Amino acid sequence: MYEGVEHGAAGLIDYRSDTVTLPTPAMRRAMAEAEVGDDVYSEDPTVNRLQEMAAELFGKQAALLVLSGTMGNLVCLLTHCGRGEEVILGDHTHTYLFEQGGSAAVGGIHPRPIPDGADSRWDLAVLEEAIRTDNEHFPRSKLICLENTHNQTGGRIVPPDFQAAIASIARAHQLKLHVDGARIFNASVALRLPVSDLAVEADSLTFCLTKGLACPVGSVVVGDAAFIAEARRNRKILGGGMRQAGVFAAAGIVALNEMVDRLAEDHALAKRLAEGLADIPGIAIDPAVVETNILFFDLMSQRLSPVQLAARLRERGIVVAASSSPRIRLVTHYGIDSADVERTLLAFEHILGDR
Ligand code: TLP
Repeated sequence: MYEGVEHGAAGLIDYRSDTVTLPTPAMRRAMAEAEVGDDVYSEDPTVNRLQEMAAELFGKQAALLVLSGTMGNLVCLLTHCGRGEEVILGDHTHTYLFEQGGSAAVGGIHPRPIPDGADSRWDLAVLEEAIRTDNEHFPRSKLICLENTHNQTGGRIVPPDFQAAIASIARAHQLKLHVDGARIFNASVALRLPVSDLAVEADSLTFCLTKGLACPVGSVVVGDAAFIAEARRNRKILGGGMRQAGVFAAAGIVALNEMVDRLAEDHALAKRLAEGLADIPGIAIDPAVVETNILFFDLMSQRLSPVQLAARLRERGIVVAASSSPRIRLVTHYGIDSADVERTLLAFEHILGDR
């Protein structure tokens, strides 16, 4: 169905992440032909077009192209919070766990983690309690950050009603709300709701072009015009002022036009994978909680460690990331089709059933 689907350089079935997706032939053509200019002068017509498209799609006034999801989140945190101010965020979020504590390291912003539930939701009473009162012992609470879909809970969706409940708490305390929407299109496709419905409560949102949308580079921040103007300054101080960035923004335009609806295929394959894995001895997984393109299973085998399992899969051309933890993540994406998933399930059966 998709012209020239590539399975990675070595023909591997790679479940480590949807970040391993390769640009499509249409993206490569668009990149080669992109009209470009100096984006620090706001003169790159392709970047400008991508930003306008993103702002419109998300129902916001403006948008800003950044180099990565990490940069987008950091730019937003720096824009919302000053030094010594506090951001409240889930204790299993990417921003808290996997961005080197950048907002603290670079911006002097204090993180206040609260427990992420297994379904990615918070206890709203705990959130309310985490908001600081005006007291000279405390940092000032400024921002709440949500992640949608939520990576570490297995691509779980933060539904609009829950987001609205958080936003109303934020507003009651004059806090801002940022959404790390690295995979917001996965949530949108799974819920059959436009991304604007998932962004309506957010003062800022970052989404990634490089995950399921298969672009080589780029994330986009959306927000109101004043916020984006400040965010643009913060992007520059981080070294993210770009010149002829239209060469990769062009891929982003193709992604928004052509790569969103197909995410449903990734979700169906993740579900199929989870259902198949649930039947294999030595694997614990609940397929019912697989909502998008990420799943986690627990390896319960007494005779095979996660690293050994990964090595045995690799011999069969299947790549998974494993550590000493029995919890292993699999991510489906544009580079994996249903034949790959069936082959993967057979490989698991052979390895764990020792056939
Ligand atoms: N996540 C990557 C790894 O860093 C773990 C992955 O393979 O899932 N927010 C979320 C929710 C993310 O999952 C990621 C990347 C980011 C932000 C950061 O995006 P990049 O990698 O573009 O900086």
